[in-house]
Amino acid sequence: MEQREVVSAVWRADGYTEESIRVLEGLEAVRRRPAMYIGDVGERGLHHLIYEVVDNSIDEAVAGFCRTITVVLHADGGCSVEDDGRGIPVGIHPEKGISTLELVMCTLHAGGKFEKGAYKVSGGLHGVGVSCVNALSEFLRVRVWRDGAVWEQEYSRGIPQTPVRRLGEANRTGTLVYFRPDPTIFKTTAFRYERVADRLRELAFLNPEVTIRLRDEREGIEEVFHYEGGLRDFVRYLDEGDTPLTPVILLSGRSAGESGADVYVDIALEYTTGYEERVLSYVNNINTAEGGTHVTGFRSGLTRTLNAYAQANNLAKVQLIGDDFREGLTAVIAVKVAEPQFEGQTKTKLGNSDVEGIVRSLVNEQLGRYLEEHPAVARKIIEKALLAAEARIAARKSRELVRRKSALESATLPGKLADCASRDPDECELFLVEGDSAGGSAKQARDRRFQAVLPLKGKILNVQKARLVKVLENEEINTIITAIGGGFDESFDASKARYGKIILMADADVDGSHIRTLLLTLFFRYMRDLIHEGRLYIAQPPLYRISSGKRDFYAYSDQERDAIVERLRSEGVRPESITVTRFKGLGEMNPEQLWETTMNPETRTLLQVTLENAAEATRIFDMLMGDKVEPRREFIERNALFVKNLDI
Ligand code: 0RA
Repeated sequence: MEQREVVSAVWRADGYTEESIRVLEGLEAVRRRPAMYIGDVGERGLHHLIYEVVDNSIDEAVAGFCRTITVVLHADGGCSVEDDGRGIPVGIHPEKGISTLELVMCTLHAGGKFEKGAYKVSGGLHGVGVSCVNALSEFLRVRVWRDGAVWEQEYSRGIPQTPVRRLGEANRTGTLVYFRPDPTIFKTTAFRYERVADRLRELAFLNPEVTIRLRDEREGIEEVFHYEGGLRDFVRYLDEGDTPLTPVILLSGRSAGESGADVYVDIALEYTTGYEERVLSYVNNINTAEGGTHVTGFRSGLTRTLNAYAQANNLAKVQLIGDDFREGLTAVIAVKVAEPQFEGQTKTKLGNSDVEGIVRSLVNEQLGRYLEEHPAVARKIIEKALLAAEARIAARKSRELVRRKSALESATLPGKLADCASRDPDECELFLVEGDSAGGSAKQARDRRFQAVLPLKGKILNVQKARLVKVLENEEINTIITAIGGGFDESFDASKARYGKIILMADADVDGSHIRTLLLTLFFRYMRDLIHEGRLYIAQPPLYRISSGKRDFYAYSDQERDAIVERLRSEGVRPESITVTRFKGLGEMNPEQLWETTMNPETRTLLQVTLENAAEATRIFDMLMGDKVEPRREFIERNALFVKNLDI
């Protein structure tokens, strides 16, 4: 029998029902205060729409019903997510009397009523439900293959525009959601390929059973993410630019948690010859940037187990502390918790206290056994920790030196710094400028009431490849630390920094990009809170000046240059009276031009440095700055990932 009845809450011939009004009110709340549901209405929130739909498909995969997920960024600005899971149920819901599909798509938090797996995400921004995506889309079409047929329903801003229709027979199952974000809600509706790719890659590492395909029909590119090796592959990926010291060690198990439900723990760790600690952690597929009990349990388990091994085997020549065991450590910790409690400023810190002990005992037991069975690997780890301890002791001495020196010099700011008049950090800006000549122009151009300029000369030390001792000895870095005034490394305190904005200003060429990257590395490793607080920026000098008679225009890209020339022509300006100049460097601009295009808060564009994806950030710094040269080239071609556009 062909089903043609109308089974919608809103779509009814007899008008609105109580139920339909309740539904509309729910989605209206999402539209009225979208940030409450998806975090913000900028790029982050926009991309969250995709992740929200994909998370549902991942849940199907985790439950064992879905193997392939395909995400398409369409040329018309829409996005679709298709999976081969069970499909959203389409039958009439016994209590509500309408199609379950419509309930799932149009009811806020319907997830709770259709609980699928015990390890769903709660809290944070995830798990708000596909109905939020629906509410925030100018158009959404869902197609379901289930019960031997294919079904479809369309919505606009969360309101059904059609009934749930049966389109025909089908012998597969799955769900396809196509949506176009509502431009009246979002500041931008342009999806960014790299951003989507980063999250999907991460999900593929965390869920080795699934294959995720990403296609960008705007650009004609496609990637497939599938990692049979799961976390082992993830750790290798993070370490791509480094030389491994040990094999990847896998620790895995489950244990009853406080709620009675099992806590699943999966850890992969590896030591490299580098110095950085890279520990990424996840709870139910969500990155826990602020760590939490799972990370604490891992750290204490690691320290305890390695210390016990060193003692038992008479290897501990000096007292080893936790930090010593984390130098050159790359690890991914992934746990599944039935009722995760997310805490912290960004709700990315796991609070469940039972998880700490569970992870710690698992590490004690399994890493302990691994070390007994692999004494050569164990010895390498202990020897590395001993070297780290020596460096730590040396660094403490030189840090004290720096501290004493900067205490002496705190009244005496670096001579090269042209400071601003204001002492209110909230309004002060510090420009770090490549080269003395550009520095000179910037000093003339600036508004000295609130803008300070520090010219930097020569290459900045690559802090990714240097131990802390050497970093602290570096003259240029010392100047930067003193000028900013918030300290350094562990003792860095962003609230003491003398400037609200730190702005990196370098040429738009290869050298400039190298210097920018070196500076980014410095901030990422030793003053990261400035990035977390959104206080690090990259200046955007223009690439071209277009003059026509008495008017000057500036273009920041080739497209923009062409558009300006085109506009002038269409206004009737003759081609011979238009001149286009390419700026080769900051030094080529006179102070007025530099002010107008790059420094004046009224007219400039700044890129804000953000850390959207911790996995990518840590890996990319290593690729750019680590031992191996090859992967670097490729990245530089694909350009910066940390910056988002921000007009200020
Ligand atoms: C509710 C219940 C079930 C599955 C789903 C929703 C579901 C939602 C989405 C969203 C994208 N893909 C999806 N796949 C499934 C359980 C179905 C059952 O018990 O058969």
